[in-house]
Amino acid sequence: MNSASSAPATAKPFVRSLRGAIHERPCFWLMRQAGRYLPEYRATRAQAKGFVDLCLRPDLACEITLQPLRRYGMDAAILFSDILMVPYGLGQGLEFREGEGPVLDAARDKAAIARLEAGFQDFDARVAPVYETVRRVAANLPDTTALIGFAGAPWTVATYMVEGGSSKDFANVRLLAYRDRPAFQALIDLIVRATTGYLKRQIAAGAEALQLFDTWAGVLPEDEYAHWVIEPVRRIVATLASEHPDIPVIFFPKGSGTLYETAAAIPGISALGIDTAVPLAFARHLQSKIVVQGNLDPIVLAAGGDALERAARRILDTLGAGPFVFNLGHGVIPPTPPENVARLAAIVRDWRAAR
Ligand code: 1CP
Repeated sequence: MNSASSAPATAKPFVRSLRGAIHERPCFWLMRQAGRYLPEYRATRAQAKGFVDLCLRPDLACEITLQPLRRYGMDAAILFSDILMVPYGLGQGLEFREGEGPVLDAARDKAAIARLEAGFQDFDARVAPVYETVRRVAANLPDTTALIGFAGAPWTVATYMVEGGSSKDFANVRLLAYRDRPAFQALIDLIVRATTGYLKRQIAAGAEALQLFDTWAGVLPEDEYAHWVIEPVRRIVATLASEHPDIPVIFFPKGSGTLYETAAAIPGISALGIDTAVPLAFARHLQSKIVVQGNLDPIVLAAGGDALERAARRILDTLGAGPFVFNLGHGVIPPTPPENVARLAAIVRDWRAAR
């Protein structure tokens, strides 16, 4: 790979590409690259008592992190964990029910938020196994593969904490934000504090890049977006950038539409993850400001065939010659045939910019 980069020449290709280096072909990884579409994931998961236990077992979580790399040789591994480990670390009751998703003890008032604030003192002890997983993965990665640590962005994490799980309309969390702004601000501030420390500990354990997942960024009006999506992320990234300027941060505010422009302007963000609905012409415009990561439709990956070839090549031909990391626009879905992922990896690996 050739490159021109502001990152040290010794950094791995993926880390350099997040700094703006342009390689012969783009680096790639896939959100949810480890997961239920892989038979080896299902086998390893069966050894744990449940999904939370799986995230707290460094032996199993390390093995799962490495599984997709063995098959497909992505340029980066992503720590196997979940964004809900932050609420768990704050002492909020968390359970993953089969076919239902996450269930948390909903925190909807001042008293519940105060209990979570008190839980902060035990945060690192509760999530310590996650840091151990990072150390193990870092020690077992191929030389040229980078390790991505991650957390949920405060707004998205708060939606689960207030709703008590997944939501369709986000009514409870938005009601709280409008009705009792100081209480919701206290919750966001707590998540900012916990998440900043959590990511710093992941860096200390060996994470070489970070991603902040803001899956539900797209549900807020413009001024609320500025306050609850942009501002908390700006604070986290400001601290990380001042203490770890060498660690690039990818921000994925899914569903942001034209507000991706605002997200791209957060100081210290290295790359912007874009979802499947972002038009490629707009993505190209964003590329003039920041490294762009995305945005293949996970459903076309599940479909495979000519549709997959066409969609992947269109993204590569439009964005591949600029500052870019190839990824999906959201996570791999469980019914995805593993051979489709192999096909996609080959398409990206064999692609070259037209001269
Ligand atoms: O049944 C199972 O085996 C659990 C399925 C599963 C998996 C594989 C969940 C439950 N989480 C994960 C892992 C996971 N989650 C990773 C691992 C690394 C990788 O990408 O390979 C990551 C980065 C996440 C992040 C995550 N968890 C997000 C943000 C990204 C996204 O997908 O939007 C969110 C919103 C969650 C919450 C979550 N975790 C799991 C479920 C079912 C949910 C709820 C999703 C929803 O509300 O729709």
